[in-house]
Amino acid sequence: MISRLRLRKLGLLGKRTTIALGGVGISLGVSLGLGLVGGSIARSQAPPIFENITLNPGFRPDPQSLRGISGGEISARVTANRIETATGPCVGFIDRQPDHVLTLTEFFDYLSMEVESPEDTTLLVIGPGGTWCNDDLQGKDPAIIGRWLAGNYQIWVGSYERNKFHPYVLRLSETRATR
Ligand SMILES: [Ca+2]
Repeated sequence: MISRLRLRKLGLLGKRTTIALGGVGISLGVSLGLGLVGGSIARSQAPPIFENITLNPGFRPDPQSLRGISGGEISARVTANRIETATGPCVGFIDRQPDHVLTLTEFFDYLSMEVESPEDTTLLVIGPGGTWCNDDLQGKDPAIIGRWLAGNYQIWVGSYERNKFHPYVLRLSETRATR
């Protein structure tokens, strides 16, 4: 389930990247020899990349962090099948497969999903009840915040510009301010 593009994106992060496959071809665990930006994240503390996650209300630790590399060859509005949603415009370029799958075991009255990246990224989420997009909720970083139904959510982190690939951290939190 690892696309050639995804492997290419991973290669951008450094030659010491190692890939360990697990599960049934869905779970991809990668430990990076480099920190996210300028080695600011120690290797031992860096969360895995392109991982899926299951959350129950009251999850700990809060926030949960997932990493990845934004961007792809598909326009987000094509996958979203719309140009605008209640949470923002569907812009940027994404991979064919979602970067992460989020499973919520129950309804969440409040959950924030925030991307932090050194460059301009976008967010597309398709899940129970609809499709949500965002571009620049906090500076150039996208976020989708609100009530979430239980179920599985496909998450794509896009790059605003075509052929750009940027490292990011996706943070999930039940608290009202994660920064
Ligand atoms: Ca953006």
